[in-house]
Amino acid sequence: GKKKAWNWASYLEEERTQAAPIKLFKECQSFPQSRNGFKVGMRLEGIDPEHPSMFCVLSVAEVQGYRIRLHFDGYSECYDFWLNADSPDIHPYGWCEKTSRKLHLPKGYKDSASYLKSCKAQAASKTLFKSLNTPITPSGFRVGMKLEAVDKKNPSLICVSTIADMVDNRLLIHFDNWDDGYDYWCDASSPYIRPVGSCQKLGLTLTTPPEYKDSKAFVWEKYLEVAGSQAAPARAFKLRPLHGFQLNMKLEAVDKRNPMLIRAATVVDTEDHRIKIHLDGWSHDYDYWLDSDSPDIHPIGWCAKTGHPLQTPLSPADLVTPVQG
Ligand code: MLY
Repeated sequence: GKKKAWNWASYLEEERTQAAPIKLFKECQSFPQSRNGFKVGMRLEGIDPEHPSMFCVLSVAEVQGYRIRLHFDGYSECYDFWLNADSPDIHPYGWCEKTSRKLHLPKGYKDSASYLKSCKAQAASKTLFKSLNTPITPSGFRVGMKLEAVDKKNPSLICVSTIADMVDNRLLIHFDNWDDGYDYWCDASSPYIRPVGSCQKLGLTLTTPPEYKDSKAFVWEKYLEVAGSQAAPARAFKLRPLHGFQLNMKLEAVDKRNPMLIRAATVVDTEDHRIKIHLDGWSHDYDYWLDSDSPDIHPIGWCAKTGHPLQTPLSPADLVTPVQG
């Protein structure tokens, strides 16, 4: 017989659970206020997700609802990645030059203007970027200031680190004397950063820069003096409140293993600042933790509203008679 198409309302009823309320989502996760104006082929500048300290020439390779797939000009498609159209990680073409940052151009090119000309491409219009419309709040943080930060790739480590760059309200955290592969961007409310001296105060181990064979010999005052740097002032740290996500709440989440897909998902565990996501219809082996402010989770209805396909869980009956979602 003919089956009704999958919809959130009846699914929530079937599963006897609730959608995560819209008020739990950050602006970057909620329903967008504007359309995605990016078009395939437009050039822009953005952060390399694998090397967050680097800005590269990117082109829009695909547009799907409010999301874009970005491609590194001159590199393999295997490095392509997806972002929301309002991502703070992207900037208009020419932004690096204007802000005196190094732009990584495709091999063989010396400046961004001649590259654009040579590929006869269009730069994405400045009006398409959220980053230019973000009000900047003075923060007390400055580039070069030192702090204690969690190494997100080795989350048990709290390490000696430096603010390596600042854009709008975001800080680039760099781990002293490590390569930039561990760097990440965060804001003043991040639970991953703390003022100098926090570990000592809390009785936690501070991971010192690799040249300190004896980490007990590390003293912040001395380190700052030798480095000629300042500690980020404690008042600049504004730890965000705990998120309100609860177990079994439903939402829409980017599939980490196949980021072009957004799936119906469930909160299956929570921590103060993270939630564990289960992709409905899949094995719990694929569950994963996300920061509660990740731009990759959305309220239910986000895909429908923004024109993005939603991967819905298939029931055994659906497998016999597939329905269009
Ligand atoms: N096992 C890893 C740990 C690296 C930690 C780097 N952090 C502190 C920035 C290694 O030794 O490579």
